[in-house]
Amino acid sequence: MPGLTGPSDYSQEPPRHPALLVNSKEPFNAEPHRSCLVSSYVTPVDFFYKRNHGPVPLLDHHIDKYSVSVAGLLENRKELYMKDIIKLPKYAVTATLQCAGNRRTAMSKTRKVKGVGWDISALGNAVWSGAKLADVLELVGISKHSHISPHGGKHVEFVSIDKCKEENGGPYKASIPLSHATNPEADVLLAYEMNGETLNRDHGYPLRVIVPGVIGARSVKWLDSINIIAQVCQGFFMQKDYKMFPPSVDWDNIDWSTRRPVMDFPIQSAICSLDEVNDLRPGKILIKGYAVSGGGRGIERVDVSIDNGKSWAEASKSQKDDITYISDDNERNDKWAWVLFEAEADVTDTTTHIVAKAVDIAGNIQPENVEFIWNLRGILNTSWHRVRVHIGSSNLSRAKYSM
Ligand SMILES: Nc1nc2c(c(=O)[nH]1)N[C@H]1C(S)=C(S)[C@@H](COP(=O)(O)O)O[C@H]1N2
Ligand SMILES: [Mo]
Repeated sequence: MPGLTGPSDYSQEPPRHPALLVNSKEPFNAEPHRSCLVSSYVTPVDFFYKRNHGPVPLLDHHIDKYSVSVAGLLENRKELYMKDIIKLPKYAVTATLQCAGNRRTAMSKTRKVKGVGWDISALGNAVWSGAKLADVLELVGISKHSHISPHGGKHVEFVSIDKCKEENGGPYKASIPLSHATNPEADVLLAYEMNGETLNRDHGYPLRVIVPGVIGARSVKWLDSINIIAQVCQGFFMQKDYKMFPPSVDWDNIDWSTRRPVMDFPIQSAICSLDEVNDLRPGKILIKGYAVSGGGRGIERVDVSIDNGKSWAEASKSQKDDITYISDDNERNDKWAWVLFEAEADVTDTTTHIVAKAVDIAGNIQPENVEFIWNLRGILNTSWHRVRVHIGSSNLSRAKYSM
């Protein structure tokens, strides 16, 4: 809707669950405790990570008045009201949204990086429902599977209502290639529901983009307009952030234009049932975690080790919960979703680190050490996830040693 802007201060933030671990208060950035992620296949909205770059918009007029303008390289611009969007076929897509900064804190330990620190929970798996972007674009004369629009558009830009300091008080924005946007199998949504409920304010009410398999930064919340453009979006988050640089690049020699904006995220996994450092007794433990890969590449397998990677065992993929949000006639499609894994292990005196690494269906594997993938924006830390173990002296082992 033209002229609509979000609040410029933090006096009207929505309520949040007190159990969230807050990494930054203003803008609000928070993640659940890692153990929370493995308690259900679909992450409850309250415990889904929240990543904002400014104050959360507050729509103080009636939802009937809300509209998205579709403009740019088109014959005619079009105002799409909520009723127009709801009229389009409704799809429910189970997709894991992951911030490119997930696991940044661990990357910073190698060598300091800029950006909000995150443990391993800057991701969540939700059922997003809404209209397909490919259907929306058809309403403005852009056909499915097209790479270029009749008026020369090659990218689809999403502009928000919020105000971010990185954009000098302007709105958050991002773009995806037109070929991605017009591909119905890519499942790009204009979502108005999350886990079967109306989207809440933190997650983009009333309407957000969901680009499955791609870093969270491209899934623009609080959508205000869609622009059909010839070049990639020139916004801060496409041009000056979320790019991957080699370790030779530092802040004094960076040339942003040499790199493309990151889109698909790589293969990732982490252990959620154990803390960073654990005091354990010898005996059986359950290792549980998540594995997910970008681009719709499913998970082939997850390997776990209790001897810091010297030997491995294959974890099993745990049963999914019943997803009640999807009706029977809507075929289940989980290629964008994570897999929860579990393995039982016998912890002994020789256990030092418990490790997980995953393989996706394209055979991609996680790198062994974070040092090898260090980059100054601290993004895409997908190194083997290790948790440290101290073996506590149970009565039994103390007896054994004192003999
Ligand atoms: N308008 C807007 N959209 C946004 C952002 C934002 O700050 N403003 N943050 C992005 C980033 S970096 C991520 S990781 C996801 C987070 O989505 P969530 O808060 O629903 O988990 O939203 C993306 N979309
Ligand atoms: Mo993000």
